[in-house]
This record gives sequence, structure tokens and C-alpha cells, in this order.
Amino acid sequence: MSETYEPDQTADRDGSAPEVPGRPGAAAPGLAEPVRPHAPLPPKADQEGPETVSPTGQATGAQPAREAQSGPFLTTAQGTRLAESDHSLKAGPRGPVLLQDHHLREKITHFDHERIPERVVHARGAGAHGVFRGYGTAGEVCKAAFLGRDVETPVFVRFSTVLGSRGSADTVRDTRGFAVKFYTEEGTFDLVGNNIPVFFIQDAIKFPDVVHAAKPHPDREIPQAQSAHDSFWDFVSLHTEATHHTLWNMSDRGIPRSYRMMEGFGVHTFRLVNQAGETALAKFHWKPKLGVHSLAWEEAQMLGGMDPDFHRRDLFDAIESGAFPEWELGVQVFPDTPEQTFEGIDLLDPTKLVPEERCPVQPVGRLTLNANTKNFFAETEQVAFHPGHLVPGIDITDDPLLAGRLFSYLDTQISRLGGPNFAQIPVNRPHAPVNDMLRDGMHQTAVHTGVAPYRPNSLDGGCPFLAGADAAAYIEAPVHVPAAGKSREAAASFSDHFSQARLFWLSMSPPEREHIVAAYTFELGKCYERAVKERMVGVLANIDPGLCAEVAAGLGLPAAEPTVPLADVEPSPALSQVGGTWPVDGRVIGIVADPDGDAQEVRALQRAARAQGMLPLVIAPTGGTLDGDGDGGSVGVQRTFATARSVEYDAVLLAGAPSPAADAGGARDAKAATPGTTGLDPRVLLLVTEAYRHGKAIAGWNGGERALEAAGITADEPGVIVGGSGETVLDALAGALEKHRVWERFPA
Ligand code: HDE
Repeated sequence: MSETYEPDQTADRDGSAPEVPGRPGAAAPGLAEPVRPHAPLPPKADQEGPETVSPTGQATGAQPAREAQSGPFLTTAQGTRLAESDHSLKAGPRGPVLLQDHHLREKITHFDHERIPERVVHARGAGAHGVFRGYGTAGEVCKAAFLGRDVETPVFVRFSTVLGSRGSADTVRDTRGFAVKFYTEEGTFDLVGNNIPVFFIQDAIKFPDVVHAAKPHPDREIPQAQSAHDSFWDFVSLHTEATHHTLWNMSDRGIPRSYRMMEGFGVHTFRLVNQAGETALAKFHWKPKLGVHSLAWEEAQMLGGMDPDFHRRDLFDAIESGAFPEWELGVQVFPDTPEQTFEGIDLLDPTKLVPEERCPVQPVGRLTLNANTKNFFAETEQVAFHPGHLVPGIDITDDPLLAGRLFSYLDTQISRLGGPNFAQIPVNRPHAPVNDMLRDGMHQTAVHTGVAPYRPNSLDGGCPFLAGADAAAYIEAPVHVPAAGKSREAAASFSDHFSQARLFWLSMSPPEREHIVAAYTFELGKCYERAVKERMVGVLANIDPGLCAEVAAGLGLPAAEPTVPLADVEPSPALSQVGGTWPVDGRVIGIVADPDGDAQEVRALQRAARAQGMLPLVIAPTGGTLDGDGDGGSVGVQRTFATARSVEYDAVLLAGAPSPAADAGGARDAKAATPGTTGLDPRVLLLVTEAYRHGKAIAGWNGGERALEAAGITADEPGVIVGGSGETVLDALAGALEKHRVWERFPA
């Protein structure tokens, strides 16, 4: 029988952290890195399979309706118990394997078919369960029941990169998917968005083009999960409606620090309908509680090699340790006029955003992710999103990109999930009662009853019945479609490809602009074709001549002149990630502890950091524990010099060790303190140097500051905290962490 894991409530958790209600084993703030699996949540209501009916009525212990595994014994797929599973059936120990070995054939055959096609885009992802709670503030514009005050709706969320394969690195420069499945009482609503509010293309018919250009070159299938190659820049330099989205990709938004620190956007304009049947146009926004933050480019590259699962691990660990990620859902609401524009911005053009300063985002509810998946394949891999999964109160517009998506998502699941019955897979099952007339097909697991899956019928008593609007039927808003001749063309306003790219550029702070210049210079520098680079330099001139000149200089090419008049636009401060402060929940701080140092001080520091919601990890030369001589016992070491690298931490602290002389004299003179075995270890110096270069807060006291000196970092620099004690350091540190990075260190 396999080991049953009990929730681990003690390991490195002070013993004092309260549990989160309804989540055995999940500690509320007072964070610890999870070290053992916790008891999973029970399945969501209505996501269980049908009851198993035993003809004899005998209790067998089987629970296939609830779990894939039940009963203590290893069995075949048919439930026959097995006595041996390590050797195939042979004619004698050295003889041939016998074809009659049904267990061998079943085991290998099933293994041969374990894989399904990965998603053609967004193949690499991470998922989690949660709950959405409505504020009741949307009622004036939207009748959807899940937005009602204090209505709680279970959700499943999947974050993803776009370009890479299932096994590709998390931290590549790319757009991120942000897809939310709301299991509402009125049916399932999917909000299938991205972390960038605009898209590469305006019309779905261009999607295969942009994806083929961005995917690895077809001859040798490189580069993986990258846009830094000729075919991508060839396409986007020719197809200039991609300029705005590509600029976001080249900004810090293309390399998020964490899924927990990303905004999400529905991108398209949707149509909301209220109880009175009145309509309004709206754009959806997810605002992360922790703020929007990014990696430094060098961190992203290092993580690609050192921890390709960085974002997946970060999400899983945060949820497991009780730092539940949160977002507020908000809407920008616009009048539903025949023009479908807002202050001159075409709301049907998915390459345009509406600055928040011109139309504020109004909060309508809160999303909390509070449970990890139990099985990645069953849930994250098999979840099937579709922008056409809508509920009463939320309707579509004539955005030509959205129209194509309404077709594509249903279609893709049929090949990916092996047929039309994917809605029966547990993670895809609606929580609302389902009574459709869809029948049979591959992987049908429902046992439908009745003889009349057609309408009208009399044989099943006319069932099921049609609902009206009063019984929450989905009724399309009776929108007037303007009469026009058929044509393959776009509205004239769609030809403005640069004004909003310029708006984004002008809204960036100096360090953010520097990162954008560096990103274009890197990506175009990876192209072989000079003509591609030159053409892209020409595109940049239409965003901003300064941007163009800097990138051109980096590439060794002449700068270009704009070919369109530069748009006169107001910057939107809300687009910048710099300048605010945010909660430090879940921030990871690395404490380099000296084995000769004061273990009790390290313990006190850990406690204080946890109390502020941070996750402290102790780094020491070797694993095991640091022995303290006080009552507190020993302190666990989570990382060693061999496993620690700066990219994992938001701040690095050097706890040091007092010199014997200082101890004898009773005074703690930092200068006289010995660096112990840790201070000047080259790996510690590397840790400090990288943390400094990446704009992270650094602290050293009690001799720990020796490593800062050795790295050439002086005490008077911003974000460098020297001297004092663990306790005093922490307060100064929290102040720096609230800003995410020490921005004064950029441009480097
Ligand atoms: Fe997608 N997209 N997309 N997309 N998309 C898919 O559906 C597609 C677009 C987005 O975590 C696929 O189930 C077309 C915009 C996310 O499972 C596929 C067009 C936005 C995810 C597909 C777009 C998105 C997908 C691949 C242009 C932001 C991952 C597998 C008309 C608003 C969902 C799948 C998950 C996935 C097609 C454009 C977001 C092939 C044809 C715009 C977050 O159906």
C-alpha cells in the first residue's frame, strides 16, 4: 500500500502558524517553503464521475467515482489483483517472452498512448484552483449571477507562455496566457486572456501567419520558445499592426517575475447586458494584489538554465505555503454606441487599449487561488478553455479577432482531447446541471437515458424544456448589424499601427526604456538577415526616433527617419511598473548564515520575516542545521552554497559571525568581526554581485558586510543596508522590497 501523507504542520513553520480554514496543512501568513505534500482538496461538487453500480450490491471498497486509485492492492486496469509486476511472463527464466502475458501487453500499450498532442500555442503552462467572489458592483451593467455580491464561484486558472513546447522554460521573453474558468451556476464562463492588453494581429485570419513566423524555423526546429530569430522579425516588421504588442513583449512585461505578479486582460471588447436588457461595451482587467513586477533580463536567461520551472514552482509553492495569490477583476465600461469607439479609440481593434486615466477600471470581484492541482495531466493539461463559453450578461462584439477564436478553441480540443466529449473530463465539467442533446462520440462516459434526444419530442414527455430569460437562458443581445456589401478589408481606423505603441513608449520610466532598448538590440542582434534588421529599425522610428537611434547604434546600423507623423499622445502612467509600493507577501529572502554565527538571531529573523509575509530561506555552506546554543534548538538550512543562486531571492542578507575577540570584549565591532567560513566564499560573492546587479536589496551585519565590501558595494548606495542587527535590517529591507527593485541602480 502506498504511503499516506499527513499534512506537515511543523517543518520549518515555527509551530505557531495558524491553518487556513478548509485547507488542512496550509499555513496562513507566516510562510515556510513546502517540504512535504499536503492533503489534496476534495473534488469540486459535480466533478465526480457517475456512481459505480455493483450488480450484486456488495461493498467492494471500489471508489472509481471519486478516485482513480482505490483499494490496497495493485491491479490491472480491470481491477484484477496482481501478484507480480516486475518480470514479464517467459518460458523459463532465460526463455522467450510469451504473447499471452496480458499484464505486460496492457502495461506497455497504455504507456505507448500516454501522450496527447500538446497545445499548438500556450503548450507550457501551470494551473491552480481557486474561488471568485463577486462584489455586487457590476449589477448596473451586467446581470451575470457570479458577479453578485458575495456570490462565490469555484474557478480553475491556467497561466502559460505562448511559443514554447510543453517542456520549455518558464522565464523566456514571451506573452503569457491568463485563462480563467468560472464554474458558475448559470454555466461555465471562460475568460481566456493574456498578460498584455493588445494583440499582434487584428484579424483571426492572420493567426497562423504570426504563429508560424514566431515558432522555431521549420528546417531545424530552433530556436525553442524565442522570438529572437529572423522569421519572427521578418513577419512583424512587414506586418506593422504587430508593432504595439511586440513593444510590450520587448518591455519588462515580457519577462514576469511571477504569475502572481502579472496583470491579465480580456483583450477584446465584450458586450455586457443588464437585467433590463441594456447593453454596454467593456474590457476586462485582472489586477494582482502583489503589483506587476518583472525579472531582470539576465535573471530570466539564467533561470532558463538553472530553474526552467521557476514560474510553475513559484505558483505551486506560494499556494502550498498559504500565500494565496489574489487578483481583483475590474471592467472598463463604455457606452454601446453604433460607432463602438471611445474618445476616438476603435473598441473593435484588438491592437488598441483604452488608457485607465481616460476610463477607470472599476472593481467587480476578487479571485483567490487556494489549491494546487492533484494531477497535472488530468487538470492542467486537459483543461479546455473557449472564449465562446459565455453566461447570460456577457456577450461578444464584432472584433474580427474574437470571431475567429470562437471557432478555433472548440475545434482544437477535438484533436487535442480526442473527440467532442471533452466537457465530460472532470476539470471541464460544468457545475450547472447539463441536459444537452449531444450524444455518443469518442470517449463518451455518460450513460444518457431517454429515447428522444431531439426536439420536438413527445416520447420523453417533451423534455428537456427551453428556458426563457427569466430562467437564465442565454439570449444574444439583439444588436443591429449594419447592412454592407461583403468585402475582405478592415475599417480605416485599423490602419493606425503606431500611435499606441508611441503612447506605451512615452509612458515608460527611464529604466523601463533602457530595458526595451536592450531587448530590441538583443533580439534583432540574433537575426542573421540585415534586411530584416534594417526594416525593423525603420518601424522603430515610427514609435520614437530616440528608441530607433539607440537600437540602431547597438546593431551597428544607421538610424531611420519616421515614415508617418509621430502621434501626439498623452502618456498613461498606469502602464509603468515603476513608482509604487506593494505588499511584500511571498517575497523570498535568502539569509546567508555563517555556521559560526548566532543561530538564534537567524531564527528570530526568520520569524520576523514570516510575520511580515515573506518567505525566508537559510543558505549555509552545507545542508543540515545550524546549531544554536539557546532554547530555540537548531535552525534548518534550506539552501547550500551549491544550490543557492541569486535569481531565487528578492533580497540577500548576510548574517555574518562575530569574531572571538569581539565576543570576549563584549562589544560587537563589525570591522573586527570574522567573515567566518561564509563571508568570502566565491559563491557568496557571486550571490551578492548578481543581487546587486539585478537591483535587489542587500544587507550585511555582524561581519556579513565584509562580503559587500569585497564585492565593491559601498554602504551609502541605495538598497544597501549595513550594520545593526537582524531585526533592524528587516524593517529597512521591507521598505526596499515594497518597490520590487532598487530602481536607482538602473540604467546600469
Ligand atoms: Fe488563443 N488559442 N488564439 N489567444 N489562447 C489557444 O486553444 C487562437 C488569442 C489564449 O491555458 C488554443 O486550447 C486563435 C488571443 C490563451 O489552455 C487555440 C487566435 C488571446 C490560451 C488558440 C488566438 C489568446 C490560448 C491552443 C486568433 C488573448 C491558452 C490550445 C484569432 C485574449 C488556454 C487551445 C489554456 C490557446 C487559438 C488569439 C489567449 C489554438 C485562432 C487574442 C490564454 O485554439
